[in-house]
Amino acid sequence: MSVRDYIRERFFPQMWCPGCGHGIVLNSLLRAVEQLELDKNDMVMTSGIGCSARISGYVDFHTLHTIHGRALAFATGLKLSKPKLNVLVPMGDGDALAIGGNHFIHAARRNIDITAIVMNNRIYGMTGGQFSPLTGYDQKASTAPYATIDQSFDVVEISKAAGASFVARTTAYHAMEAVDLLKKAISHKGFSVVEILSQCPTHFGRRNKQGDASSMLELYKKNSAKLGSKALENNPELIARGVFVENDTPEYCREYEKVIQRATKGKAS
Ligand SMILES: Cc1ncc(C[n+]2csc(CCOP(=O)(O)OP(=O)(O)O)c2C)c(N)n1
Ligand code: SF4
Repeated sequence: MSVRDYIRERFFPQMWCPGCGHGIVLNSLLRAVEQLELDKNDMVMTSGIGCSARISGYVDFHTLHTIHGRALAFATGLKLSKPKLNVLVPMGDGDALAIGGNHFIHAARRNIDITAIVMNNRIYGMTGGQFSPLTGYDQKASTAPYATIDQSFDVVEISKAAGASFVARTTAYHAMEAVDLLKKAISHKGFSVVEILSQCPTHFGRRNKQGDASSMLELYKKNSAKLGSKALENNPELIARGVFVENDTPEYCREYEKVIQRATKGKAS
């Protein structure tokens, strides 16, 4: 299989703006799936609404384009009924942690074997640049022309606190690192979160004077460092990249199967 076998070529060219980071995330994800040699008939992608969520149109897996914020709820039902399938849930920061925040923390708490990919551009891209819970303090948005006063969530910290058993972060600049982290996340048995900082030049970059897509990518390079690196030790203000959590917590579908066994023990099927 090659990467081309995992895409729906009939839907290209894709709809993202020139320079949008979401295309880089799609590229990394396809390479991860290809390198793991996964059968596309065993792959499911559920997504909500947003520029990020449109990713499900381009992959030749089983796909469900659902409701804003509810992709993880659909994915949970799907995974419980077909636990052998590999379930991927790409979400924007709004989709995952504004309207979908409750589903996010509870999917993490249950530790259900789903790979959540948070494509964090710190803005509501699709609807015109409203601020999200990931925009952060003192940033411009269409709904904050005089700058935001809200503090932001840290995706890694909230995922850790909620119980995700695999948590990682990288950026669209580090596309090959993203391939590696996505491979680990997909292979992990439990709720995996990969946050990928993904530039929205149209709504975030332009308003916040970060320049074009390549300048935004340069900022990801300049402002981040690998976990355990000297650069991070010397400058803890940098955005840390790498694997933050990887543990072996009981997985929800396996636990559910045990409940079924206990409930049906001794009963004829
Ligand atoms: C229930 C509901 N509320 C609001 C919307 C409008 N809406 C569509 S996408 C979106 C936010 C998209 O932002 P994000 O999830 O961060 O993804 P991005 O477009 O930035 O990739 C909103 C508010 C909707 N479609 N459905
Ligand atoms: S509005 Fe932003 S997130 Fe949406 S496609 Fe354009 S650059 Fe990407």
